[in-house]
Amino acid sequence: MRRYGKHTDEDDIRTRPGRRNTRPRTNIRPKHEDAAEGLVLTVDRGRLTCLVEDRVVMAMKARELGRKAAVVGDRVALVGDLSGQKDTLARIVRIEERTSVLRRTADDDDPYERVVVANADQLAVVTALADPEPRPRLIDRCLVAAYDGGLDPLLVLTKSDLAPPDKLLELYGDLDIPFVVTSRAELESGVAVDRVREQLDGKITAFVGHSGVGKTTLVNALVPQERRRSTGHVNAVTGRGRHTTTSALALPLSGGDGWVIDTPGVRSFGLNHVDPSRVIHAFPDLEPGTEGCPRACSHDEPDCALDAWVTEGHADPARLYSLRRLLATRERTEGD
Ligand SMILES: Nc1nc2c(ncn2[C@@H]2O[C@H](COP(=O)(O)OP(=O)(O)OP(=O)(O)O)[C@@H](O)[C@H]2O)c(=O)[nH]1
Ligand SMILES: [Mg+2]
Ligand SMILES: [Zn+2]
Repeated sequence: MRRYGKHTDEDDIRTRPGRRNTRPRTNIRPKHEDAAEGLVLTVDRGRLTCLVEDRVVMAMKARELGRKAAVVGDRVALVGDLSGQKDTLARIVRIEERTSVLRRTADDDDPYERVVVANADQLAVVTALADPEPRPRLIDRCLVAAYDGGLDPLLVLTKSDLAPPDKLLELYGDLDIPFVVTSRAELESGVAVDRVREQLDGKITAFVGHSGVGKTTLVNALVPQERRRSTGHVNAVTGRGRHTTTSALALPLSGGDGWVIDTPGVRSFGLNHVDPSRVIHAFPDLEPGTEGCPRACSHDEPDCALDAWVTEGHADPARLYSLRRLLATRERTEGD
């Protein structure tokens, strides 16, 4: 379990008086070994909001970082004014090595990959059962990005008050992904919130999905009241949500130890950057079967050793089918 600072839910980190930096001023540039550790909570253009101990500190990237960009979830080293007081600005001098990276390209023709979130343990792929209609292809793509980036997936199926989850769950059964189903009434009574929280405790979880599926609604129910964000509504004609959330934001999980990261809705999840050999790590039952594969095997070609591996009874054919379905989602163009 990873913890950042000493923040607890009860502390309202925004209203706490900032502690003065007591270190004596010297002419020597601060050694970066003395830098404070911070967690990037949100990024707004060049300004990064970081949690340092129990203070919210505004910071910008130091010039020495060059083109390297810090993203939400990054652990960074900060120097300068760390008081967190109004109009102060600290400098980020280092971005620590990431334990996971959620990447996407806006679409598959886009050569530029962006890191959406760093260091998340888990990717909650949020899908509404209706309004907007579920899009399995988008789910598959999010799953591939999770496996590629080293995040454990969690399926969150919302709006079960509008449609049943059975068909979707059947589609993902062979992938053995944990899932939770929520409805409006269960959100309001808190039953669904507890169910989701159980899957999040002790972890950093990023929420992704199409606009309007209910990511922010769910995240709001999971974080301290005063940290809630505004939510959108779904357009009755197009079924599309208004793009209400415009930036990723990390918030502390209330009633547990963990972080939830709300992200803006996506219409597509470009997978230009994905390496099949990283995806296969998420299939430990199939991975040993790839030893006989040709170099740089796509695992979906005639010489792939996985067919024999499954025929010989080492793994369930349904798992190979699922893996290939996911890998194939990279080649397909993504309709809306
Ligand atoms: N019927 C029903 N509506 C829900 C449920 N959860 C959320 N909604 C509604 O769905 C709409 C969109 O919710 P948001 O939480 O803003 O969706 P989002 O995924 O954050 O959308 P973006 O920020 O645009 O990505 C709101 O009107 C919510 O009230 C649910 O379980 N059932
Ligand atoms: Mg939102
Ligand atoms: Zn292969």
